[in-house]
This record gives sequence, structure tokens and C-alpha cells, in this order.
Amino acid sequence: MRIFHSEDHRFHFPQAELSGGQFVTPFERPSRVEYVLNRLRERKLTDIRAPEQVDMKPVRALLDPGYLRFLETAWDEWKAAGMAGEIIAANVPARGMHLDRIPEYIDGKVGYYSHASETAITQGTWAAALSSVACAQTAQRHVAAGADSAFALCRPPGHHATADQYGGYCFINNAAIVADMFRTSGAGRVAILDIDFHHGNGTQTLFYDRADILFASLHGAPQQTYPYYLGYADETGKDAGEGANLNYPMTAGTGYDLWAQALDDAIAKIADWGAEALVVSLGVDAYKEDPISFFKLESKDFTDAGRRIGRMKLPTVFCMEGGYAIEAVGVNTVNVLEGFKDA
Ligand code: Q9C
Ligand code: ZN
Repeated sequence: MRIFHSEDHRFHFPQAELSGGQFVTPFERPSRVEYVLNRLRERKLTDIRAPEQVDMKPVRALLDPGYLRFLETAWDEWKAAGMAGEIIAANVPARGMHLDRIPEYIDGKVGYYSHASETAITQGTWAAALSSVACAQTAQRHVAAGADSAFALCRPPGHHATADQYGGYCFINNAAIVADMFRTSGAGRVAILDIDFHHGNGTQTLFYDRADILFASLHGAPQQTYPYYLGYADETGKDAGEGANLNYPMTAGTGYDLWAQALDDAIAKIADWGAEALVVSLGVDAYKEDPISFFKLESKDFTDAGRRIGRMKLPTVFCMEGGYAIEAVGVNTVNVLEGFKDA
């Protein structure tokens, strides 16, 4: 399996994340990628390439132009306004306030274009986010050209980002861009299977009313964990997209038996629906030792999950999402890829 990776992810290395009322070293940190690369090499998965240049056309086709301009210019505006620290949202348009008037001042724009305040924007965030998109896009082109699969080692991750909001460590939704590119490059129906511990609210929202892209997500129940305000089982899609959104929320302590049942159900529904290509939002934070999650998957379970996904025999792009048990992130991620290849 070919792997796409850019060193430019390092441009995004915020110093702080707001967690439990304190600023801590962000869970989503550059070293996560090193653990994945080391494990890939250990397992002789060495076809690791730099991505081609980012193609902004598919990005602009899916995302809000004002949001993209915001991401590109936020740091300069923040500095010009005399702010001393990293960009952290301190205000959001809450219930009863305007969602239709975008503030001019950067502090107001930051809240308008975010859905959570744990995620900092820094000087290099835009460059890193574009390099992450470039990895995903190059993987998509490789598979569209006939390869059976590819792994985009995306960082920063993407599945929490919508057309006009960042948060949950995500800025640009890599997996969504890949799915939409599969449509443009000829696939009639594309499925996105999101196995990250957190609900892929951004991906769901982007495709909620679309009949051509199915979204299925296995995740911690929103009553109990981030992103809290989306991810319930009764969110099934709307208008033409009705029936093309599948949520599998599961409660704290869920182990592989129940999780794999949800996976099998999602896989069967994706096959019945007639997907011609598959995008996997590959987070490994369902792991039992993950510091911010509550499922109980073991490392070998990721191999088994990869095998089940591989049995679908669909052209597949894996996009890296979360996983914060730093040293195990490499093993668990590569286990999915190896299980997939073994299927
Ligand atoms: N006190 C992804 O896995 N909440 N994002 C963190 C820590 C945000 C996860 C809570 C979690 C975001 C891509
Ligand atoms: Zn996650």
C-alpha cells in the first residue's frame, strides 16, 4: 500500500490546548506522525512518498470561501490586532444571537468560524492543513488511477471540520474532499466509514443532504463525549440524503464485541447501498489506553477491523484522523492497514 506523507505537518505545533480548565500540551501533536512512520518502516511498509501540490479546486468546491480566507489570514490579523498568544476562540454565536452577520474584528471571526475552543491556530496552521489535504488528494488520485488502496498520513486531522468551522483539532476535512473527488473522478456512489472514536460531525454535516455520499460513523455517544451536539442514531440524513447517514453511538466502556457488531452492520449497509469507492476516516482513539476516549479496543482488534474493511474489496483511501495514546498510535494504525491487506 502506498503511503503519502509530508513533513510540512510540523508547521502546526500549538503550545497549548484548553483541557479541564488548564492549558496543557496538545494531545494532537507532531510526534504522533513519527510513531506511525516508525511502525510503517518496522513492518516494511516503505512505499512512502511526498504528496503532489494541493489542488484548491476540490477544496473550494466543497468549503465556504469566507472560511478558507479566514484560515489563510487569521494569524496575520491576530498579530496585527496585537494579540500575544496563539489563536483561541473565546466567544461563539450562541443561541439567540446572529449566525448571519460575520464580525469584522479577528476575535469575533475566530468564534464565528469555530465550534470548540480547545484547538489553537498558529502561524503555520494553514500551511500544515494544506499539506494534509495534499496527502489526501494524492492518495485519492493514486486509487482513482487503479491502485486498490492508499494511506494518507494526514496531520492535522479533518473529520470535525465543516464547510465553515474548525475544532476538535481539525481545520480542513480531508476525508470529505477525497469522497467528493471520487465522485468527480467517476464513482457513482462513495461511502465514508469513520472509525475514529469521535463522531465525524464535520463529514456528516457536509454530506447530510446528499444521496451520492454515504456517511457511517462509530463513536462515543454524544451524551458522554465530544463533539456532544451531534452523532445521535436518529440522524439519518435529510432530503435526497435521507437514509445515507448512519450513526453508531456507543457508551463508555464499549469493547470490541459490540464495536465490531456496529462495524459489521455499517459494512453490510455500505455494500447494500452500492458504494463504488470507500474513504476510511482512520482514527485509532478507540484504543483502551487512549487518554481522551472511553472505548476498550486492543491493538489486535485494529488488525481484525482492518480485515473486515478489506473484505469489502472496494477501492479505498485511508485518511489519518485521531489517536492520542502516542506510543500505540503507530502499532494500531499499521495494524488496520495490515489487516486490510491480509483480507
Ligand atoms: N480534554 C480527533 O480525534 N476534546 N479529535 C478533547 C480533552 C476534543 C478529537 C478533550 C477532542 C477532539 C480528530
Ligand atoms: Zn478522535
